[in-house]
Order: sequence, then C-alpha cells, then structure tokens
Amino acid sequence: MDARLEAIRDTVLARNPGEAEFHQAVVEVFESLGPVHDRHPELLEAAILERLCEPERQIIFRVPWTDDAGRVQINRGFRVEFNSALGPYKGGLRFHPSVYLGIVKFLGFEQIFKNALTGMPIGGGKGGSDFDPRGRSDAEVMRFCQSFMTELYRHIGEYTDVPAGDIGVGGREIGYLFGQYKRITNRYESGVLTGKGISWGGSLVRPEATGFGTVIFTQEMLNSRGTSFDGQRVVVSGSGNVAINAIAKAQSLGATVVACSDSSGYVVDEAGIDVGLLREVKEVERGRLKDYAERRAGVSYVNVGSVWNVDATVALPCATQNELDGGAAARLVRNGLLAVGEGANMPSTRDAVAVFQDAGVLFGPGKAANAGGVATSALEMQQNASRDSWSFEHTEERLTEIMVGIHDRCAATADEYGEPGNYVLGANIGGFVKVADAMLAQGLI
Ligand code: NDP
Ligand code: 2IT
Repeated sequence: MDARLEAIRDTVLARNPGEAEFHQAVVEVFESLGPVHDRHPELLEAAILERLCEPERQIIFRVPWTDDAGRVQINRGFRVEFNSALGPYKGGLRFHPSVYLGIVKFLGFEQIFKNALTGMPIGGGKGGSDFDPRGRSDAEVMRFCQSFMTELYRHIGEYTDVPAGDIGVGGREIGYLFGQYKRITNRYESGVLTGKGISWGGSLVRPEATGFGTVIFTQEMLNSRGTSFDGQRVVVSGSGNVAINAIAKAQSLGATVVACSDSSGYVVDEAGIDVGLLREVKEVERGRLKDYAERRAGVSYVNVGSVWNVDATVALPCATQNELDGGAAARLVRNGLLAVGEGANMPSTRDAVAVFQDAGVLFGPGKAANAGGVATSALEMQQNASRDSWSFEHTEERLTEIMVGIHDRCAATADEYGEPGNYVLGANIGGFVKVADAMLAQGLI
C-alpha cells in the first residue's frame, strides 16, 4: 500500500478498535487508491480519506419489546449515516444476532462506493439490530419493528435517510416499519423506505433486483472473455432474497445451479435447483433448506462443511461476509472456476480475493456486482417522487442498463489505471472519485 495512505489507515484502525469487518473494508479500499492520490494530491490536502472513514452521524439506541410470553426483551438498534455527498443516506437494515457497530460500519462504508457506482443520487448509510427474527412469530416481529421505528423515525426521511432491507429484513418487516413511521408522523411519505409492497408504493423488480443484477454483472464479465452463463455449472451460497433471485436469473440464462445453502447446511441438486419449490419453502413457509431436500427426489442435504466444496465454473456467494475463505477459493480454482460474482457484501475473505485474482478468475466485488438492489431502490424513490409506477419490463430494462453501466465503468477505470480486468480496483476508484469530487465541491464537510 502507498505509504501516505498507510499512515491514514493506521489512524483509522486505531480510532475504531475492535471493528474487524470495518477494518477489512477500509483496508481493501485503501489498497486501490494510491494511484488516484498520485494524480490528485489535492485529495490528500483536503483530507478526503480521513473524512470518508468518519461517519457523518452514528445513532445507537435501545429497542425494548415484549415477546409472545409477555417477557420484556431488549435489543440494540443502529443507524450509521455515513456520507451524504451524493444524496440522502441510503442503505439497508440488517436484523441478525451478529450485528454490532463494526458490521454496520463496514456495510455503510461499502455502501458509499456502491451507491456512487450506480450513478444515482444517493449517499451511503446502513443500520440494523442484533434482533434475531428466526423462530419469532409475526406478532413478535411486528412489535420489534414498531419499537425500532419509534426511535428511528426521528432520524430518517425522504430527503434525509432512506432505509431498506438486508439480511433478516424483507417485505414483511418493511411493512411493519412503514406502518409505524406513518402512524407516528401522520405523513404518507412513500419515499422514506424502499422495498415496500407493490400496492403501497413499492416498485416492481425491487424484490428480484439484487440477485438479477448480480447475474447481469457476472454475465457482462463472462462476455468480456467471449463466454456467457449458458451451460455454466453454478454454485450459490445462501437461500434468501439475493440467492433465490440469482438462481432464477442464472437458470433463465441457461446455467444449471447445482447447489445452495443456509446457515445449517447445503443442498446438492444436480438437475438444477427447482426455483418454484425453493420459493415455496423459503419465502412462503419460511422453512429451511432441509425441507427442500426432503420434498425433491435426487437431492442430497449436507450439514457438514461448506457449499464451496461443490465444484462450479461460476460461484455466486449470496449469504454473508467472510463466508468464502482462501482454502475454499483455492479448491474452486483447482476445479475449473471461471468467475465469481458477489451477491453478498464482502463474502470473500481477503485471502480468497487474492487467490481469485492471482489465478486470473473474473472477480466482481459486491460493491459493484450487488448494486442492482440499491439501484432499484433509487428507481423506487423516483417512482414515489413522481407518484408513478412503472411496468416490470421497463424497470428491468433500467436495472439492466445500470448494471451494464457499472460493469463498463469498473472495466474502463481498471484499464485507465493500467490494471485491465481488475474489477476491485475499478470499483473502488470509480466510486471514490465520484464521492471525492462532490465532497471537494461542497467545502469542508
Ligand atoms: P436474507 O435474510 O434474505 O438471506 C440470507 C441468507 O444468508 C440466508 O440463507 C441465511 O441463512 C444466510 N446467512 C445469513 N447469515 C449467515 C451466516 N452467518 N452464516 C451462514 N449463512 C448465513 O438476506 P439477503 O438475501 O437480503 O442478503 C444476503 C446478502 O446479500 C447479505 O450479505 C446482504 O448484505 C447482501 N445484499 C442484500 C441486498 C438486498 O437487496 N437484500 C442488496 C445487496 C446486498 P439462514 O436462514 O440459515 O440464516
Ligand atoms: O447492501 C445493499 O445494497 C442493500 N441491502 C440494499 C440497500 C437499499 O437501500 O436498497
């Protein structure tokens, strides 16, 4: 890493102790930014990096609620409003027991660059809670969401901060959150949240957008090597919103998705995942992958080891951070891997990224490859602002244009900086330059 940036990195790490995921995200970005600072020393002068690494505002709050047995439960809520140079803070809410400030900050930091890459007018933020929705009734989830919004409402708004979903937060949770926001504020402010239901201000394609977008980005990478998804053998991790829609899109382009996972195990389905059955089990019944395996002939369910033990030509990690390590990456590479598209945020460890890049595997980092979700959230905001709603076809066309644009911007930036095919460098520099320009223009903010 560039020595000037090393000193700034050390200060950032020391100022944010114990936040391993935030450190990892910051270091990865800094490793790409030396050449930009050679060309633009004014960025150092203006301390853009120091400012970028310090969130504009961090909110941590108590979320008290009662469970179905009448017992009082206490969780911790977070919203990190990281950077508003390009637009209102924008980014999801994650409900998972592993959530703490370091996770929210890593996600919020990544979101700044991702949102810049979309070309839409959105800043970066992220939030969530250590609440575990698993095994909770609808009524418990509703009471939790109402309590969470009872504090969050004062910090958000169409022109301020616009949350959406992430792990553990989907249409059901966004509904409860929106209902409580409306009740407290007495405003039908559709643009305050995205991922809403279609009859109350939501956008078609938003549920599919992250998974679809990841596959579109990966298809563009494959095209750059004269190939495509057609005939590829694909492994997807996770079986939530992003994973299911990535599976559907990859198979619609002629690939066979032979495996997917949840946090308890994985299924191997050599005939190709039955997306209809998977949606039924996961989205309708809120069941487990084990139930999928029990209901389909020829499927094996494995509850030891990792889904990355299954060979693939294309890997789409769509579960969570640091789920694919250097050992798994090396095994996949030995067995003929061509491309990786990150549907999740930072699913590959730094070792794994190095293995992929050294082997010449096409590697699309999450902040570029999974930007279709937030980009379609921005399309939802556009529809809300104009009180309009677009057809599925029109919205999907916009999503495709945006993903192809992100791919091309990353590729062109990598070329410009002398590292053709390095999408990590392209995404980091491409996103950074846009935000840095806006920050410079807006004075010392
Ligand atoms: P969901 O809650 O719908 O699904 C998450 C999936 O990942 C589940 O299958 C879950 O398994 C698995 N998973 C979660 N945590 C772990 C863990 N610690 N170990 C193993 N498996 C785990 O979330 P999404 O599909 O929305 O999100 C998946 C990823 O995509 C996240 O990294 C998220 O940040 C990212 N993302 C999401 C976007 C969106 O629009 N939703 C946009 C861009 C990125 P289990 O049910 O067993 O917990
Ligand atoms: O990580 C992400 O980009 C998301 N969870 C989606 C954020 C959004 O505002 O749609």
